[in-house]
Amino acid sequence: MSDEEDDIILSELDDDELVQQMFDDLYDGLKEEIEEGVNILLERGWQPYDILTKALVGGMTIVGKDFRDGILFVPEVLLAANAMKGGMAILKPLLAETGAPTIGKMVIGTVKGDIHDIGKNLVGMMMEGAGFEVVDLGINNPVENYLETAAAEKADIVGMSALLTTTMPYMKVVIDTMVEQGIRDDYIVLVGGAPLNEEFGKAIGADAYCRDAAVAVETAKDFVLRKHNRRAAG
Ligand code: B1M
Repeated sequence: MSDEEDDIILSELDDDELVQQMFDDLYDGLKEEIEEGVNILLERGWQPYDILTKALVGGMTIVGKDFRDGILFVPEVLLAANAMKGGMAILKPLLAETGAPTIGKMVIGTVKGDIHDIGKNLVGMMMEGAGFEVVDLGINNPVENYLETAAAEKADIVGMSALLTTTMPYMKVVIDTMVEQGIRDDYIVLVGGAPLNEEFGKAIGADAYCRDAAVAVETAKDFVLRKHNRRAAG
């Protein structure tokens, strides 16, 4: 870091400058600075969701592009991810603070072979904030983890995340196993992750593909409501 950067006092920047600086700090993997930036934006009255999407996810998008283009490598991206998690940890209780009654339960995990968890964590946080109970399976999950936990927890929703084109087909393995075991209709299956799209979601037999965490929440609410209505009618 240059001397000039050392001198930057985050609290003296205006909102736009601070967000730009947070993009740089995320890029440089500076966790403490990201945490400070998040706290400053909160003090300035920013909504937790806006900080998450505009400052943190926005910064990670830049990291993603340079990772793709071979400008950043795994160690740097890990540091950026760690900084992002520092910011997310501050926002998590605030996003979950809505006090909404529990409207359903979701088991969520990243599929086998895949260790990306930032998007999954974000979805979990937003779902909790919207009043869902969330059981987080973590990363690298084989089919048994999803099915055993969903059964034990009596979950309404099975959520799967994949960030690699090589791991996204594993979602179909999970859904096919559900079909084989005759339990497919017991759960709402939602899938997400950067390389997926709606067509893929349909092709593998998921109930829905969710573009982002906000869409995941809306979709989950919608499906859970329909499930309850079906039960009430039947
Ligand atoms: Co990885 N990586 N990575 N990586 N990594 C990507 C995914 C990649 C696109 C980068 C690139 O080339 N541009 C590329 C995949 C290419 C491909 O498959 N075609 C890639 C690669 C190649 C790899 C490795 C193979 C690199 C290597 O080792 N050579 C390796 C694989 C390891 C493995 O999993 N086996 C690897 C490793 C890593 C790190 C460990 C360094 C780190 C992960 C750290 C962590 O997660 N704890 C990492 C990161 C950080 C990324 C990028 C830069 C950022 C991902 C991220 O966190 N995005 C990523 C580039 C990119 O995606 N642009 C990249 C922010 C997050 C908020 O977005 O996860 O999309 P996202 O989640 C969104 C939505 O997708 C959706 O909602 C979220 C919030 O809005 N969503 C869901 C996600 N899951 C959902 C589940 C749902 C619903 C919605 O269920 C209901």
